[in-house]
Amino acid sequence: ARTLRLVLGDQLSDGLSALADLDADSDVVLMAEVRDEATYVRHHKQKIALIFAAMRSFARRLEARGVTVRHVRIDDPDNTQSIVGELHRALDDQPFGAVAMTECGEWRLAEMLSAFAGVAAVPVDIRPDTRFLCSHDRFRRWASSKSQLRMEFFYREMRRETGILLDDGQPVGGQWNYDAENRKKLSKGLRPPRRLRIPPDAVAQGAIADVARLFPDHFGTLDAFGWPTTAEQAETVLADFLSNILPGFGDWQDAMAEGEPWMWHGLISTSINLGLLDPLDVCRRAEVEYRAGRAPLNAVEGFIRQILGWREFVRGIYWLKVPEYRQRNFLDGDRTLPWFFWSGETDMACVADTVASTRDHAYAHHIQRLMVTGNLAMLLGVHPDEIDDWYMVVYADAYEWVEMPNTRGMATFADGGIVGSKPYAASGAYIDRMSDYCAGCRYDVKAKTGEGACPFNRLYWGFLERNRARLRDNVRLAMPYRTLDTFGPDKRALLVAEAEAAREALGAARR
Ligand code: FAD
Ligand code: DLZ
Ligand code: SF4
Repeated sequence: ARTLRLVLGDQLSDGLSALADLDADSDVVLMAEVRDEATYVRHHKQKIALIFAAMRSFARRLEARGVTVRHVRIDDPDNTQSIVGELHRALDDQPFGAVAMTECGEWRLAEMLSAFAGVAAVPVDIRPDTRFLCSHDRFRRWASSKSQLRMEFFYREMRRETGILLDDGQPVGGQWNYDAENRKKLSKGLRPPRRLRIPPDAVAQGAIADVARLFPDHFGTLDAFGWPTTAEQAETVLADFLSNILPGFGDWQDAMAEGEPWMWHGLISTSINLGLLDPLDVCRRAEVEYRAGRAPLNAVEGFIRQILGWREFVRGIYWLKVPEYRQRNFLDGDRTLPWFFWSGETDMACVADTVASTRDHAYAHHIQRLMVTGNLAMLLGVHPDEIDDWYMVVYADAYEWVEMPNTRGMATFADGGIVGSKPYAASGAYIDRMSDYCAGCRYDVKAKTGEGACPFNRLYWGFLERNRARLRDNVRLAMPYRTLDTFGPDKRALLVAEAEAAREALGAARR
């Protein structure tokens, strides 16, 4: 039957399941730029520009193959401004015998699309997203055989199944994981290499102008837009990373430096998540760099683990636990997110630098997201809904399936220990060890209490004490709780009061 094929903004892959049996003579591909998707959270301007530009280029790519594309622009006067509205409008305008689509990556929109399938006058075929290595069934099978879901064991199965970094069934080098080698701080005088960014092409310039005009009050700036918006541009960035950056990825994976937003990271999450790069291909090509002796094992294994391990793992967890996962608030966070998360106006040097990169590039690297903003939001006791909203808004690579398990799970322990086995709570000493931020900060990273002390220090012990009943039995926190126990009740009460004073000083108000 003549088929209407929906392609969503993050489904821009030639091999998309929705396009598998496409008949270019009769079928129509529907792509819709809509306000509902652009505003269900107030996404960073660069994120919207990236998605619109990539959709427009992908539509042209299909047209060049002779495919008819119904591409609805954001400023089309007939645009109903919702995906489901555009599906209905397309079906009303022209006769179709069927609708085909690839399952959507977010529960929210997936619910709307399955409701649409229930009422549509023609059959609606919702197909698996084969761009992931691990299917929902495969993940469920793995999860059902485990009492605890741990990324490390999932990752080993993915290595075995794909054969990546294996010799005769055994992990290359004799170990599955070389994380212990990946904790170097940047030595004095060493700076990360220059990065290849992609200046916006004509299509991206058009999208940037539209976003500036239509979403002026959204977070972030557009001036430094440098994200790939086509598969070819994404390939250029990947190739540069593999030849010039990957060798240092491992050593400095956890390092941070003032004014250095990229460090040795891949800058490929936006492209993989949109479908411009294929995750398995990225992993295989990183392996080639190791096999050819051009990149060390700790770098290549660490990089592959992020994609083959973490990325697939969090996606599996999301679909296993949603929608219940969206309500989790294990630590009873009840505070508002301080305004400086948006404005960047804070004397905390590490936070100011992270928010600046977030505003200017819709990017911060993993350790900034985890140990600076995530750690701070958890220590402050911010309500998880406000933390999720911030991470969904500010990063160009944010989609709920990957954002939420990282935020509610890995960074803030609001899921109570599904993604990680303990909260990544840390005092200023961690940030001082892994960065050069503290030297230029108004706060004293060595001081534990008082107005001039590093806020991470002021918050840390009070956080543990406040959450004693919830965290005391976590074996991975046995050490800090033993330390707390030696303090005695009076000192412990003082530490809670100190944390409370810091929460007030930073503007984390009761909701
Ligand atoms: P690299 O450091 O070069 O890593 C290579 C690739 O591995 C990434 O491109 C990404 O595809 C994958 N990857 C690495 N870490 C993770 C992870 N923890 N989970 C899933 N994939 C991973 N990533 C997103 O894609 N979208 C998000 O919305 C997102 N939100 C996050 C929120 C928090 C609180 C934290 C701690 C992490 C979040 N991440 C998210 C994971 C990670 O920080 C980003 O994928 C990474 O910073 C992207 O930059 P890169 O391509 O330079 O990554
Ligand atoms: C995030 C986003 C934005 C900003 N805009 C659109 C859009 O206009 N059209 C579209 O099809 N998708 C958009 N998206 C992505 C969706 O909100 C959603 O995150 C993904 O389709 C989930 O798979
Ligand atoms: Fe961040 Fe504290 Fe260091 Fe300042 S002293 S940069 S607030 S860790």
